[in-house]
Amino acid sequence: MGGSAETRKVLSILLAVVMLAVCSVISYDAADKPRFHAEIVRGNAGETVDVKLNIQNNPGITALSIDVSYSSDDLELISVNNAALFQDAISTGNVSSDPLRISWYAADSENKVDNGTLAILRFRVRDNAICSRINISYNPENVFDNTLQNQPFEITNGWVLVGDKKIGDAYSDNQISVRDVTSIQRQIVELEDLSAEELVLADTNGDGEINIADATHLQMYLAEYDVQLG
Ligand SMILES: [Ca+2]
Ligand SMILES: [Ca+2]
Repeated sequence: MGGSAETRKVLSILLAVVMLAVCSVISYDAADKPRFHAEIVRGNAGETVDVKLNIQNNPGITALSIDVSYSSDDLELISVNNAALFQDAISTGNVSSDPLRISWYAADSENKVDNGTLAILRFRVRDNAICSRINISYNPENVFDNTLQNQPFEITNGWVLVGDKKIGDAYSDNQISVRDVTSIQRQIVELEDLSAEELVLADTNGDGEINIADATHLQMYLAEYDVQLG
């Protein structure tokens, strides 16, 4: 439990200083890097939604394996459809496995440089679902070109947002503002007790944790840096 009010004040000031430092050194030139990109979609309880898993800035690969995980409390994965990006189809194994592994390799061992939709994940939104992140990950050993050189990809996780919820709306007033940054900061120093849904929405950089990086990320978004929430 959290110490005196003075300790908290000092902590808040320290956090502010750290954020300023982080803001001044982070540069966002990641836009043209190879990326596995899952979409952000909206749905309501009982509906089905399609989340596309895309490849961007493909440097040329002959094989990949991508793992997809999500909250089974919120979502039921119904199917994974091959989007025919490559000539050779993806394989997925059992759709109910968690994480779900999506694999592909080029039978002709040629590097493929295509960009677009690799797979379409169809989910049913469960009753009482709260907003849910679709987590993308991969073992670097499992993505390589035809010289067996590993090719690094950035990750953008997907989301299924329920109703009109917005990523970053940690202070639930249906708008994204500096008040949300404050809520995240207060949560970190235990001055606030966000609900389960608010905590999900507070993960503004989409890495599965709530920490100072999320407050910074949201501040950069509000300052119109080229960053995406989630
Ligand atoms: Ca808000
Ligand atoms: Ca985070």
